Formats: sequence, structure tokens, C-alpha cells
Amino acid sequence: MTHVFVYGTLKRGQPNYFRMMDRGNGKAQFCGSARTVDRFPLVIAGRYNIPFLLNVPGKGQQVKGEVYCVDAQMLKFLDEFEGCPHMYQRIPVKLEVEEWVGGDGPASGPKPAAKSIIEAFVYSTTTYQPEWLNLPYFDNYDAHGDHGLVYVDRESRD
Ligand code: PCA
Repeated sequence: MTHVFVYGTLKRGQPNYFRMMDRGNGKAQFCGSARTVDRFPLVIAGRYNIPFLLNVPGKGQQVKGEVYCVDAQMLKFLDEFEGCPHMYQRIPVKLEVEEWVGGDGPASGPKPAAKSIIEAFVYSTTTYQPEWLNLPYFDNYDAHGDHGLVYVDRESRD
């Protein structure tokens, strides 16, 4: 099992959450909520209003998200779905745990204490357009937020 930190459309209540819950794609189990130790610019960019965590540590805000324990099949699915390594790159990131429910079974590992630091993979990008650094930075993505930048589903794009 691998820990993946999701901060965008894969979170609960967000447009691509169902893809992680689809057992046909593999297994993903919610482990807890967390935020990045480092600050990162989280922007909503492009004509489809896609959230991107720009790989520029130290700029922006600490980003909130959810940690999932995923199996090899789900990790492969997510890499393909996220256009990794072209659109996003999956890199390790340090997280402050906010709430931890853990997984089940020994493979899920020991339970970290609240506010402890863990490492997980995140889909971040270095292959962004430079002007994206001038977009507003968010700390907690919501596709339905006040920003009005409604996410365009993969299936609805032209
Ligand atoms: N999906 C991934 C990266 C951005 C996105 O929308 C995530 O939720 O973490």
C-alpha cells in the first residue's frame, strides 16, 4: 500500500472522488486529513479550471487535503488519470496530520499521532505555464467554491 495525498478533485465531495471509490480502478482507503508542511501555490488553471499544486515550495499557503492508502492498481490508475508524468508529476511531500483514522490491516502501517509528520505522494507539477504563478492561491480546493471556476469533467471537454 502507498499513501497518496489528494488536494483537488479527488477529495471527498469533489468531482473525481468516485473514481477512487470505483473498485474497478483498484483500492483506495481514506486514512486521514492533513496539510502540507511547506507552502505551495495551489491554483485553478486553464480552460477546464483544473487545480494544480505548483512545485514551488515556500510560495503560497499550506495546502489541505486527504491521505489515502492505495494499492498498486489504484496507483497505476491515478498516474494515468492525472497524466503523470506530463501534466503532473507524482512526488513525495511532507504532511502535518490533522485527523487520522488509519487503514485496516498491518499493511496500513502504524498510526501517527495528531500533528505528526508523515510523507505521502502528491500530484504536483513543474510543467506549468509561468503565468499560472500570478493566479490566486488557494489553501483548500473546492470545485464549487466562491471563485466560480467550475471544474469541467474529463467527459465534458472538447
Ligand atoms: N486531482 C489530484 C491532483 C489535482 C486533481 O484534481 C488531486 O485531487 O490531488
